[in-house]
Amino acid sequence: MKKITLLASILFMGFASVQAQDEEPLTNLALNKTATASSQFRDNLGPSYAFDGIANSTGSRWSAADHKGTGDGEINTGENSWLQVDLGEALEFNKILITEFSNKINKYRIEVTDDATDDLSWESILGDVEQTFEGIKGKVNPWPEITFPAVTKRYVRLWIIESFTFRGSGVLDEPSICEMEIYNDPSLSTGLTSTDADKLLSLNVDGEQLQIKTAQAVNSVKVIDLSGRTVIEQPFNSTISVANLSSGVYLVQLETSEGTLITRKIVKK
Ligand SMILES: [Ca+2]
Repeated sequence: MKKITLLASILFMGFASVQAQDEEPLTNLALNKTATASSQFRDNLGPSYAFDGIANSTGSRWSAADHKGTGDGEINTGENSWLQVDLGEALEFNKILITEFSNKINKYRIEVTDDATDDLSWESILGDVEQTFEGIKGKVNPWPEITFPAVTKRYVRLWIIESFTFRGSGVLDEPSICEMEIYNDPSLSTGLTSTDADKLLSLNVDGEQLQIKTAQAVNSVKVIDLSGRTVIEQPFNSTISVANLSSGVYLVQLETSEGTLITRKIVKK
């Protein structure tokens, strides 16, 4: 009996070491780094608990704000709260894993900067993201993996744009993040093709405005009509006026900082 156990142990160890050789564990760049937040519910639910390496415990989490409100009838839903981590230096990363208590957040964005004191310097990595999965109330819920072309920045923050006021039985919970892990995953960053870049782009004509969302650094924007004439040419801006264009189909061409051209079709109504 002992022999079998020993053999099993050796086999298991052998298997484990092969696994370790094949897959280097990724380093969580945010682990135990300096955390701050817009607010916190209680002393034992401060921002550092979202970066302590304990992802699956309801007891180790940051809670955005006191959901019971200020006592004057105001209820704080935790919307427009933020959770920030200082990586210590500018580090490259392309993946964020988040676990949330009770899954209240239904719209968020991830922002990065090298100067946390300059409000205008924060850049959104993926624009405003709708949270579509349904989590379980009172449990730790892992979000779908958040991946994007690698960025190199020092500060990262999760901005909570919208959260549910009531869920399930009508009990109100404040938004609460159990853990936010930040990784540079080499399996994601190899060879970003123009097709991949194209997928990351969202172009939306909203009335007289062309809204551009992209995870890539873009230098310039061209709008070309179907006869091949350039009708707009300017440095990149996430909002571009198309008020002067007549109704019809146009091509929008973005030149990335790497020189890649991304072309998409839009319709001006
Ligand atoms: Ca935690």
